[in-house]
Amino acid sequence: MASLATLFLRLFTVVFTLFSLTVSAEDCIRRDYGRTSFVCVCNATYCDTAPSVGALAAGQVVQITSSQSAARFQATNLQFGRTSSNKAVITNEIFIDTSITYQNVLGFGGAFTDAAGINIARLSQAAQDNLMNSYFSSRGIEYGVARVPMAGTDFSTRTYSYDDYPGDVTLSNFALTEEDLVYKIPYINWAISLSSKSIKLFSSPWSAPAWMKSNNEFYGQGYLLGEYYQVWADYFARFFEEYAKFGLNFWALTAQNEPVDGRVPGFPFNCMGWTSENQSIFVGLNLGPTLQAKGFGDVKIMIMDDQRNYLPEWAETVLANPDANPYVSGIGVHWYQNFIAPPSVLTTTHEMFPDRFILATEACEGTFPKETVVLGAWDRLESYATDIIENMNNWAVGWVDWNLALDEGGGPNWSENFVDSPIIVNNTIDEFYKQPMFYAMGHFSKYVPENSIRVNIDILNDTTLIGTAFVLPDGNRAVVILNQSDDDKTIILNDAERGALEIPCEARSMHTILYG
Ligand SMILES: *[C@@H]1O[C@H](CO)[C@@H](O)[C@H](O)[C@H]1NC(C)=O
Ligand SMILES: *[C@@H]1O[C@H](CO)[C@@H](O)[C@H](O)[C@H]1NC(C)=O
Ligand SMILES: *[C@@H]1O[C@H](CO)[C@@H](O)[C@H](O)[C@H]1NC(C)=O
Ligand SMILES: *[C@@H]1O[C@H](CO)[C@@H](O)[C@H](O)[C@H]1NC(C)=O
Ligand SMILES: *[C@@H]1O[C@H](CO)[C@@H](O)[C@H](O)[C@H]1NC(C)=O
Ligand SMILES: CC(=O)N[C@H]1CO[C@H](CO)[C@@H](O)[C@@H]1O
Repeated sequence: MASLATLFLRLFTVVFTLFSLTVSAEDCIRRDYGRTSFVCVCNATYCDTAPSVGALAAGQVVQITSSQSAARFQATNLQFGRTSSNKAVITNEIFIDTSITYQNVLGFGGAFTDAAGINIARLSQAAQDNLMNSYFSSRGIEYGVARVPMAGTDFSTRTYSYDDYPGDVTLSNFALTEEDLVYKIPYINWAISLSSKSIKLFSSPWSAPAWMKSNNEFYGQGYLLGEYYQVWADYFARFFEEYAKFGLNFWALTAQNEPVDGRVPGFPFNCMGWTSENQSIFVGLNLGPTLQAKGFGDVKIMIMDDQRNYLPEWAETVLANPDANPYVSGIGVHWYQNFIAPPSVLTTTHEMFPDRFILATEACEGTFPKETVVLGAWDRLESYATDIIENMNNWAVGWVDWNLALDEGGGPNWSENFVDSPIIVNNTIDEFYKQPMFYAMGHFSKYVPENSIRVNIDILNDTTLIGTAFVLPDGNRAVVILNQSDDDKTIILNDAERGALEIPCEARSMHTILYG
């Protein structure tokens, strides 16, 4: 016979469980294109959602799973203390130590490119609503960071800047374009209205107006001419002024997207070349002071915004310049040349400059010579998840994807540099497809919010199992793991304060394990 107190406790537990663990989510409508996994199909009337998880009581666990074979954000309740009696089935052990803390999380997100806006705009209003909610609201993966190109990129339908009037050094003809007014600003404002977060916007230029450059082109090998350093700094301030008229204030900028591209002869799309030395001069003598003087001194300046193999040299050179040093808040990294330098270069850079943050500012799949769009590619979830885990475990504060949405060909893109995206739009039948990569992003962006603190994780005995761990602002802990093995596993998660937890982990799967 249970005592009244026990009954009461049970009732409380049931009620608590019902209301606190998860809200129900709409299932993925799968479509298999014959690749390694499937996509989730959304349209004007239907879209799968992501379960939200509130603060959990000590020892309560929610496992969110996506797998190659079947699951997308599938929520399961687990309990500490129920470990398998059969030790033989245990393949891995994970140790979480929340007393060892590292960086604060800034967030995860994607980019409002011209191509993204053009694709989203091709959908019906109701399908657009589902797409925007998928990325930004609590029904979706709640992106907290967004990159906004300053004028044209390769993912534009033409080359342009905000002042294509040769010699206009006063920027009297500076003006936003249709791309901003129709394809970017309305969607950024829509995202903000859907979000419960304060979305952190940062902007990056690909090229100055051609007339300010040594080669008088938007692409190819070319540099900002010495006489236009100050005009180019003024141009940044004008951009922030114009966006502010639409209520959009920026958290940060990068001084140049991929500054090394423009040093490559014949480089095929929008770029402008810089050495680290020249970037330090521009930031120290022009950009930093100009933003201060024009009321944008709170916009954080990130340097580099290029491949991590240029670290730590790039940061050393810029930060050694005493003019530039006080204006630099962070360092942006891209993933396209990761094979040249291990993720530990981020830790090396962090240790040299512990008061500057590192943000992964761009990545995408399907770059040349790979196949561009692959509908249902599980290996692309794995490459995203692996890179995010490696970046977070080496002091990055967040990870920002490239185009929010592309078409079936991976464009539009004036220079035919087509790539893949977590959301592919099929405007001919008003559908969009959520790729496995979308779920890789969501396993972090929804469940590891800003101001989560990374804590120590040790994973024993397996190179196919990788992960990273956090304590969240609400007190929950979040452990994100990726199983790249082809065998099912049973993992024991050990937390010094909570005990042992048995986690089922099927072959080729990704999990966010949240516990109180
Ligand atoms: C939208 O998707 C839902 C769920 O798959 C389906 O029932 C509905 O028929 C679709 N609508 C259209 C117009 O295709
Ligand atoms: C480690 O792996 C070996 C074989 O690969 C296995 O026998 C052992 O049980 C594993 N130990 C743990 C703690 O996972
Ligand atoms: C760097 O600045 C020097 C001096 O103005 C200039 O000659 C050179 O072309 C610049 N290089 C780059 C890559 O910006
Ligand atoms: C997009 O829709 C068109 C028209 O129904 C169809 O022919 C095409 O196969 C669809 N694309 C994909 C990737 O499903
Ligand atoms: C990882 O996946 C492999 C095969 O896909 C599976 O055998 C193994 O049990 C999984 N490991 C875990 C910890 O789930
Ligand atoms: C496949 C694709 O999107 N191609 C586009 C690339 O960009 C050019 C210029 O905008 C378009 O004309 C193509 O349709």
